[in-house]
Amino acid sequence: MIEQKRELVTEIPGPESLARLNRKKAYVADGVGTMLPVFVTAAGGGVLVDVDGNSLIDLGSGIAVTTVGNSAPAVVRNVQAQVEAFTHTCFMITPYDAYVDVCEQLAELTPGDHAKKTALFNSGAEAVENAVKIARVATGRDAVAVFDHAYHGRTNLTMAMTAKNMPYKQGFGPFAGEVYRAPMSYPLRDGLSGEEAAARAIDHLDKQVGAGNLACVAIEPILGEGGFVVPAPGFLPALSRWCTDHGIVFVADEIQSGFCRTGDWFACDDEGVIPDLITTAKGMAGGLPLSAVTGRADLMDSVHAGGLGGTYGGNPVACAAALGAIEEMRTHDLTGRARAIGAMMTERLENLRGEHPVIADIRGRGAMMAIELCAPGTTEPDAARTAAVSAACHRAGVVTLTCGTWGNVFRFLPPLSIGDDLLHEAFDVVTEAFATTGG
Ligand code: PLZ
Repeated sequence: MIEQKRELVTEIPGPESLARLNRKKAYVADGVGTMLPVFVTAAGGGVLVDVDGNSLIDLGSGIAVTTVGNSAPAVVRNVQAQVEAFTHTCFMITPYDAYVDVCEQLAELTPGDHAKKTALFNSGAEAVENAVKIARVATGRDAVAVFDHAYHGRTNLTMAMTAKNMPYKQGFGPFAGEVYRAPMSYPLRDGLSGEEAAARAIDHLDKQVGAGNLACVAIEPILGEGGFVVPAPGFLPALSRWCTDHGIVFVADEIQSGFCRTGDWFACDDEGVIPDLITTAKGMAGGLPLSAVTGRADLMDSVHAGGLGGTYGGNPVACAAALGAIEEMRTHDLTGRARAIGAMMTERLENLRGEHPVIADIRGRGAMMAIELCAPGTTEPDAARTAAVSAACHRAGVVTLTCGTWGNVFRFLPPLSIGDDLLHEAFDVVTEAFATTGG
């Protein structure tokens, strides 16, 4: 494991990174952005090391992916063994155990003890697309309901499902049809109880789409890119009940919130919500590309043979990585670790809010926490301050991410392998960044 410290030996980004940034500008399409252009050479625990020899503290986990830490031992061991054995056969041609093992783990770990089956894919967006395909075949219906502030991906169907225009959709239409957006529960902004917000969303869908036309309702149980909004208690259970009552497939998109991140195996566990289908990716495979749709066996099996698949879906190396990551989660009680990290972050953020009224909301669960910045005493988004604080953190060697429809949410997604001291040091930097950016 690399040394667990924050150490800056150059400015951030340093000269070696800046030289490489010029190469990136020459050869990589401008549409592929980079938030913090430090070129990484090694990472592990809670630290990223760059080409200039700087050590940065990681509060982003590559967008909630390296939950078990970068290059976690069981992931490295499994991947090394698998690449030596074989790298690819295509599961649709000749199968192998690791794929089936991952599906078995998903049946066991995802919410509910009913019979479940899984199909594996590469990216989160691909999993969401396939969940919609399955729901459509199973119900014989077309319409898909999604929510305000939702993020489901960048492919054509998932762009239609994603709410935010810039940067995800601008100029990329026309988008897939039969996607309808309902109001989300957003406690800071709507003041509604979960039941009230659910009634509002249900009425909207019932009147504007018709329950009988809906194949599925797809929702992130805690919003990801849309701002880490946690719906008011009761919202998800009410929505899920309505879906059950009307034969609508309830799809939980747990691509960001899943696999120990929130202090449970899945965010749905918190209120005992049992989705019909659940999409997972990111944290599941410790950094290798793997995604899944898991759900009721009867729904999953409604698709004809050959209807689901893809050349690389459930690649053996990615599956081996997932089995290693899940092993790390089990042996190191990473749900418990996420809760402990969540408690530490919440305390630090509460202290910060006492000093900075620009912090309008602290929310999230476990190691998926965020603060929303607004003009004091209002809900007027303050994206400029959010960007300024984030830039100050970056200069001081802490990798922080922002999100939210208005770009005014600071999100904290440390790897669960980060130590307490390093986490506190990162929040010292965040605290300092608030102090030096005014307000
Ligand atoms: N569903 C809930 O969070 C991916 C995207 C970042 P892919 N979120 C990070 C970016 O700017 O592209 C995500 C998610 C939820 C679906 C996805 C899509 O997952 O693996 O990026 O396709």
